Amino acid sequence: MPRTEIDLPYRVDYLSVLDENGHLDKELEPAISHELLLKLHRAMLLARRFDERMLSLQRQGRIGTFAPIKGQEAAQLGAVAALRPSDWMTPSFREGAAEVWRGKLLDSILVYYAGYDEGGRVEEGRNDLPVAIPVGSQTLHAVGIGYGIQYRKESHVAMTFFGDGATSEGDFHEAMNFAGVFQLPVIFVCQNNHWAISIPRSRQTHSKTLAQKALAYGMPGIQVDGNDVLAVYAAAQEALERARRGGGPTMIECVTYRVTMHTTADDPKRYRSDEEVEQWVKRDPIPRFQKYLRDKGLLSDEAIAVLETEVLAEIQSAVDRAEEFMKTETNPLDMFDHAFGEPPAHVRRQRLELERELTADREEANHG
Ligand SMILES: Cc1ncc(C[n+]2csc(CCOP(=O)(O)OP(=O)(O)O)c2C)c(N)n1
Ligand SMILES: [Mg+2]
Repeated sequence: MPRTEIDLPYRVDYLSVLDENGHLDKELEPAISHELLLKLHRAMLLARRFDERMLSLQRQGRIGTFAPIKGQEAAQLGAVAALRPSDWMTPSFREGAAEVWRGKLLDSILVYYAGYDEGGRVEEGRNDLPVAIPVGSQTLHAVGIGYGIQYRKESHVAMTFFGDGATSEGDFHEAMNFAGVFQLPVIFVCQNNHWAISIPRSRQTHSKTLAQKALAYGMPGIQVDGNDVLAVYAAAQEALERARRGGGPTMIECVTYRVTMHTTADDPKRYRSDEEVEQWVKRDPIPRFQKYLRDKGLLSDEAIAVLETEVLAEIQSAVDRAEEFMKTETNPLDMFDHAFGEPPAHVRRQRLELERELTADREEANHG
């Protein structure tokens, strides 16, 4: 037989546990404790309300540009919820909810997006890397961490997040290849939110799924409904177990949607239709999960109302803390300090100019 079909070790499955109306496929329901289900629900609600508040703060000029996550709460929280604190996470710029789950403070996020590097630091003991802005670069960082974990014979796993657009970057392919060759404990979580700024998913690749990229690198790939938090959790759990057993990397494609703008500097109406957005709003991950929790007797309208009040209060106190910090603990002159070893004359002049202005402002405030 000169020409036969090659029997590949993997095929690509699609996984959905809760349908768009929140109905459950009982056979696929992952074993998650009630406590974790409720913690996930709270985290999704907090992420949604925080995102909305950040958008209004940005529009008021109180923080700078940021990348909203509305609609992607299930994709990122379902994945990180399966991690242990000792595992590692390398986020892109759209993983605020995942970072908060891992212990980042809401006020640090606000401080970061207001332009202060203090907000970008990862607290001691949290095994995450800072936000990566160069698209796809964080996949390589996760692979480096995975290589270290393997070398030290540890049982941790590194999880990296990236978008559909990142799959067109060389970094992504190099990371996948290295992880496959060395069978590293790395989980590649692609949030396919259908857009890379104004470039649609169809322009990133001609292949039917992004998940199938995994096959070329000798690792399993799965596509999941990224707006179904149970499906994302189940896929992440399976991948983590395999990685801990020494079974190597996995790619998970979460099919989701970026409901608002790319960043606050973008106007999505210029490149996509309202109808497309409406279709996805109907698949919102939060009401769907709430229906499931109600059916299980874990959540009621009253409990949701209490939670809504609680998360808004939590957000308000984070805003107050962040604004107090920025008023009292930061020095605008710091911006001149780290770009040049020996600042050129025009930068020194600008520094002096700002210093004089700040002194004048302070004196005016003292006398006023
Ligand atoms: C290497 C690099 N090229 C270009 C950019 C500008 N840029 C920022 S986000 C983005 C699109 C990323 O799309 P995707 O990977 O789908 O992630 P999403 O923004 O949808 O979360 C681009 C091109 C960048 N930050 N880094
Ligand atoms: Mg995208």
